[in-house]
Amino acid sequence: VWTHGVSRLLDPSCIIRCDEDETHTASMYCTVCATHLCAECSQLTHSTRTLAKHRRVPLADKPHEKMLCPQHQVHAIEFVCLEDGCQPGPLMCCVCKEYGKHQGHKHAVLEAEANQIRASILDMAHCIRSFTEEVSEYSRKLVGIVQQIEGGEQIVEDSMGMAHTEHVPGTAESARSCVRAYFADLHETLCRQEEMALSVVDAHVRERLIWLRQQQEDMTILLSQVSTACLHCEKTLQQDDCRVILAKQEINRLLETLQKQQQQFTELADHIQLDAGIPVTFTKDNRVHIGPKMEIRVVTLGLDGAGKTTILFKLKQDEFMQPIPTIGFNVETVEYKNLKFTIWDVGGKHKLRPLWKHYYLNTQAVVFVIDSCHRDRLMESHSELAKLLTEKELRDALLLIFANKQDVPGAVSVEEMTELLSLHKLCCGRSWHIQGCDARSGMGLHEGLDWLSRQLVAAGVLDVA
Ligand code: G3D
Ligand code: MG
Repeated sequence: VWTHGVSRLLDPSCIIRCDEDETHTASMYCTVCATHLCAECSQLTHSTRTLAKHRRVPLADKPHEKMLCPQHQVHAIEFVCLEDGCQPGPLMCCVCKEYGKHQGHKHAVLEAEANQIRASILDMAHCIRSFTEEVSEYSRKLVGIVQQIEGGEQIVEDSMGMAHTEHVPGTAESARSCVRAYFADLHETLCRQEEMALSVVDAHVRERLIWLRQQQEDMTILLSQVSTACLHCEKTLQQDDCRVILAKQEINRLLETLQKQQQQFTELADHIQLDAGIPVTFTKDNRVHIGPKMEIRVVTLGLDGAGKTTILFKLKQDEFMQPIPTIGFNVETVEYKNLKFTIWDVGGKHKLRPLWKHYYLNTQAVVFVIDSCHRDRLMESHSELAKLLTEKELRDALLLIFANKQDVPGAVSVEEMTELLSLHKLCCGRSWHIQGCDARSGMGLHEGLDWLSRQLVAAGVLDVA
């Protein structure tokens, strides 16, 4: 409606009917008869000698009717007053201008002033047209966006050239599918993790039952041995003196064996708590652990000489041993609080690095050790770390970076290391932590393990304090 209105405003050939015949469209104006005429009717009605002299002009050049002055009825309005005070009634004839209320006022010629106003209306109409086009374009886009979100039926041609409607999914549907796929994947992962966790429990139960049944058998054998000995003693008691004397050695041997078995049994009973409980705990990555210690598999990587083996020895023995360059790997179990870390320390020499990937499977955390006093090898560390982080098997692994050798004067600080290796960018989207340490004194090592513990243990499941 708007655009239509604006077009009419801008269209100079807005239809005017012929005064002689309503069905005709006027194209000219007779300035004498003051009629609108089509070419045909103009010819017909102005064919006499007198009428033929009437001046007829194209409609566009039709002179405007002159309005008469309300005060001086015989005079046409010819001027416009430009004084501020006269704006509510600015029209004037020559009498108003020379002698009347507009005497001495600034003024302009009516036609020129009107043409100026017409020109500015046309300008404005152009602006309105482009504005309405913009609004319409925006509205069309809104409709398109709504359609794209909602999706719907679309006419398509098949291979035979037959048109039929087909449902085209909208972005809303795509987003829903995406969510469904994500949760289906999650569900699948959870099912797999549940299976694994159950198999851990089953294996534990199986081993425990085997052990208990073995114990049951041992006890039955023990009981029968004891009762045989008792029977033998009883029999000897009832025999004559000579036989009792002769049986003395055997009886002594029997009693000795019994005492030994009793002692062994007492020792065993002291060590073993008969408890049917199966305490189950979980890590944040949904692994199940049975018993008071939670086992965690960690792999320690880094360039050669970074201090991996020193860290492992320090954690293990809490004493400094002179490490020798690691060929292959060292593996140690380090118990810390309620956690039992199985730490694989893999050699970091250049030619050993391709072997690292064999240790990734089932690894819950990577400890990456960097020599903080070896500035010129930082970029090499960075590129090895970057490679490591692209490994699929380490996708969910936690990353603990030890900025080692902080005791050496001039060592790169944790903050500088973070900056130099662009760790925020490199480790984006993963649980990571950088810890300054000195493997020789052990400073910082437990803080690192504490961080790992906090990340691994599902909230409230296991007290790691
Ligand atoms: P790697 O297992 O990563 O290859 P190592 O590294 O543990 O074998 O350590 C390499 C060298 O660095 C060893 O020195 C070791 O004593 C030293 N080192 C390890 N950690 C530290 C630390 O925190 N501070 C200092 N000052 N030295 C450390 P050598 O001389 O035996 O090669
Ligand atoms: Mg080593």
